[in-house]
Amino acid sequence: MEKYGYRFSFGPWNIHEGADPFGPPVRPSLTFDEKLKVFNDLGFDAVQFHDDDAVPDLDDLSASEIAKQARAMRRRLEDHGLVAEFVAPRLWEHPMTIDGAFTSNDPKAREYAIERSKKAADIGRELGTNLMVLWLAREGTYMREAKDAVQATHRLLEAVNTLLEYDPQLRIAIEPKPNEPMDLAYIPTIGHALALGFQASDPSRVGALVETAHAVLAGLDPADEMSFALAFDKLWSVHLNDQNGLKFDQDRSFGSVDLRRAFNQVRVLDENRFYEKGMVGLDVKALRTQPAELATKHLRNSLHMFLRLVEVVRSLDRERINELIAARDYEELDWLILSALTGG
Ligand code: 3MF
Ligand code: MG
Repeated sequence: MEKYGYRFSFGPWNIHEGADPFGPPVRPSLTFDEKLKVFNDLGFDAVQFHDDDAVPDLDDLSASEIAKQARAMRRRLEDHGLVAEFVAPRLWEHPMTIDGAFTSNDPKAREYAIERSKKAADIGRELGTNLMVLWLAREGTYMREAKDAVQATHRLLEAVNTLLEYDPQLRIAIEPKPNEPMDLAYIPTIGHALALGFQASDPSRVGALVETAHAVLAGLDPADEMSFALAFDKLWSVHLNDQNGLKFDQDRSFGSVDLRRAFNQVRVLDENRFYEKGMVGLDVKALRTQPAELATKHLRNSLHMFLRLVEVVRSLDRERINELIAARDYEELDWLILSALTGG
């Protein structure tokens, strides 16, 4: 498979049992080793980790036990010819994070969030990656008057600074999302993420991860969100998927809802040589209707869709496009793109 210099990753949570808020699992769990085989079979290069994907039950373990288990995980990756792309602290499941992690009103909860994130940094170091993704899942409110948004912003900045100081090699990519699980999140867009990063104690070590569905949920265009970060060399990873309108976060296969929107994401990534900068991460879920033995096709489809769109992007007649832009004939440009997308 020609990958045009791109490397691809996904997280073990993207092979899942199909539970949703209204119904139980519909597929058996795969073991971690079975999942690693899927990475190999489908041609992926790297694994994205939540801290406890790498070291289960880390809250109950000593620092040395965490390091030992993380090293064992690294060997398992190596056995499969894989590397870790990033580690993300899972700050949304523990009872301490019910009302937020870094922005909780409870100082003990805030302390827990910092300690947990330091452990995630330790795990990343052992796995051989200095990239931490911060999806700030519960940093926001269900009840707007329940927290002070100015103070919350300062608390987020303080948390980022504490982690940068804790590990001088660490790079933090903030993954914004406007809602879900919170009603309203504090860092809903790339603009918010980068503003926070530029205020940090070492701005060179704070960047961003753009997820397609999260941008759509914020009413924004994912390709433009990526471009904004690319303009400042701050796009350190992506979570490609798709999203059908303003509803729950669907994590549909890349390009399956809006092909042109997918094309434009690939276009800005390819035009800005993203293959030299970061990995193409997928954050896609199999439809609940997929039987167990067919529940990895969303990953296959997304990767292949990306590669097909790279081919479309690279096949475009640049000279013709520039002529059309100069002539301000955007309808003809529209037709040129639609023709390319329909094989014409
Ligand atoms: C939620 C997400 C998350 C993050 C992941 C890594 C479960 O909408 O997208 O996936 O991507 O936690 O940061
Ligand atoms: Mg994501």
